[in-house]
Amino acid sequence: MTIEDIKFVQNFKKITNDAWLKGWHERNGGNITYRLTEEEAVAAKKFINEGSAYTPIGVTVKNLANDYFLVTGSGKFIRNMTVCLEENAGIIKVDEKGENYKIVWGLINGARPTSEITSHLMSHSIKKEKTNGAYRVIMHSHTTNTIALTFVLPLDGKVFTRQLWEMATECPVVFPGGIGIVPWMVPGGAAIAEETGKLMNDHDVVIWAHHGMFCAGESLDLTFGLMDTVEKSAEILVKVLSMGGKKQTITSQNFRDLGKAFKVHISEDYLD
Ligand code: 2HA
Ligand code: ZN
Repeated sequence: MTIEDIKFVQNFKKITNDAWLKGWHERNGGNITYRLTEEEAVAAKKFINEGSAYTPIGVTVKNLANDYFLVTGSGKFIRNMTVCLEENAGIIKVDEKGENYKIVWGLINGARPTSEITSHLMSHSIKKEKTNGAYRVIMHSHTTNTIALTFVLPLDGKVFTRQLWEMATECPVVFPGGIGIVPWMVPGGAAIAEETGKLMNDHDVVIWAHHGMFCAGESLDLTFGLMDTVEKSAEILVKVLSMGGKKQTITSQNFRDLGKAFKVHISEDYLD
């Protein structure tokens, strides 16, 4: 038995490969992190080496103390996760104060966790608190059509939410919480992590202008599915705009009717 026989590791490899095949992860673009359950941490224990040194996270994430995360590596290619996981990803553990992490498996040959580890852990912390621990995944992808729209639409979460909801009937059911937008910022540090975190309080989808998307969810499947749904909707919008724009669409009343039928709360904030 190896660590790769454990189900969460297999799921992680499948999702990274699916995301690569989608065209969302050129070169070393994008990163994915998964918070292990207690049972998964126990199952992985015999492969784990707790002896390594701690590194500061850059923000304090107290409610993640002693949690383990499977994370992609900095500068590593998502397309290579299925080729050799221990070279390209690893498991980290957060310390008792929620201020530092250490590598306890993988990331061999001096590799480090994703350059976006601060944004990931900040978002995990907020989602763990908000969902009573249900959310375990943060995924960052360079989704082509969503990025393209950040050059054309106003950088306003209400506009993005409404426009993308209109492009596919199931969108408001899949992301009723809408979308938050971070204006262009330098990636890879505490400042963009703080801005992303603020928006994660109310949204499962945060778009980084001219860069990509952050999605949060319960499982790897649901988070991938959310990313895929938003990006597909963005692709339809790019096509519609390229064909001269909407001639008819889903109305505010249609959305209210949809919310009632599917028993989801569609916020009036996004409707006329
Ligand atoms: O290259 O996606 O945001 C990794 C990234 C940084
Ligand atoms: Zn990126």
